[in-house]
Amino acid sequence: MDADYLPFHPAPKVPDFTPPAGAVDAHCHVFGPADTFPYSAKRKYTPCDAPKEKLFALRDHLGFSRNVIVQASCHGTDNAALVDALETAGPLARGVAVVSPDVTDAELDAMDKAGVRAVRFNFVKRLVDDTPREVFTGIAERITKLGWHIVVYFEAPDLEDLAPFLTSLPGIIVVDHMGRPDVSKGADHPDFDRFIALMAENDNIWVKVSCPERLTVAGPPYDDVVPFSRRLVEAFPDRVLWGTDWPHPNMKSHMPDDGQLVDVIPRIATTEDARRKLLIDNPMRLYWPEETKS
Ligand code: 0GY
Repeated sequence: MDADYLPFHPAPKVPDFTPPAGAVDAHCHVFGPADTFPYSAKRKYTPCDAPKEKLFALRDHLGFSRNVIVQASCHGTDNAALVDALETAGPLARGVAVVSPDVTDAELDAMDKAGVRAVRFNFVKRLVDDTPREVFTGIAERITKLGWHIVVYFEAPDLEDLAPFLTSLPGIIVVDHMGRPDVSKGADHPDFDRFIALMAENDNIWVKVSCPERLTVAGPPYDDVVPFSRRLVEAFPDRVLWGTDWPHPNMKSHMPDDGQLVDVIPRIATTEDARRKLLIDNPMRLYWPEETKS
C-alpha cells in the first residue's frame, strides 16, 4: 500500500539543543505496520508505516525520555496499534485515543490500563466525517470519570463556531497545533488574539505549541511560526505542551528534519524555567500525575 504523501525524514540530525533529562514528546503517532494493524477503510489518506520501534528510536536519538502517542484519523477508532505501542513502552509512553460512542466501559478500562489518558475529538473536515456534538458530549461525560482529558484538533476559521462547545466540555481541553493559525497574518492579528483570549478566560484550556512545519509559509527554520508559539509559552507557561508530530502525516510541501524541529524549542521557550515547564512539568502533570509531586 503506497502512502499518498512524503515519507518521514530517514536520518534526522542530532539536535543542537539538548532537551533536559525527562523531556516528553507530547504529540507523535504510530502507524501500522499495515499488515499487523490495518488502516481504517474510512481514512482520508494512507500513511507510511511508522511502527513503534522507529518512534522509540527517534525518541532516544532526539534526546527525549517519553512520548505521548496520539491516535490519528488513518486508524479511525481502532486503537490497537496505539495500545500495542503503549504496552511496549510501559511507563515511557501515554496515549490519546479516538473512540466511537459505542465503546464499552470494559474497552475504556483496558485502554486506561495500557496508558491511555485522553480522547481526541477531530473537527478537521479534510480528515474526518462530521460527528454530531452530542456524540462528543456523551463520550466526554464517560471519559472524565476515568480522569482522562480531551484533545481537540480544529483549524482557526472554525474557532468562532466551536468556542461555545469547547468551553462547555468538562475537564482539561488540549488544543492541537495552536489551533492552526494562519501565520501569514502575524501573531498579533485579531484572529490569534481571539485564541489567546479564549485561553485567558478558560484556565482548563491547554495548547500544543507544535507543528511549525505544518503552519509555516516561509519553510525551515520556521521564523514565521516562532512568534505564535513564543507568545503562547510566555502567556501560559503552565498550560503548554510540545511535540514532534512524527511521522508528520499529510506533509506534502516538505518533510521536516525532526532534529531541526527540536532546535526550535529554545527560540519559543527562551528560559530554562520555561523549557522545564514545557517539556517536563506540564506533560508530566497531565499524563503521569502519579509521578508528579504536589
Ligand atoms: C497531526 C495532523 C494531521 C493529521 C492528523 O488525525 C490525523 O490524521 O492529526 C494533519 O493532517 O494535519 O496532528 O498529525
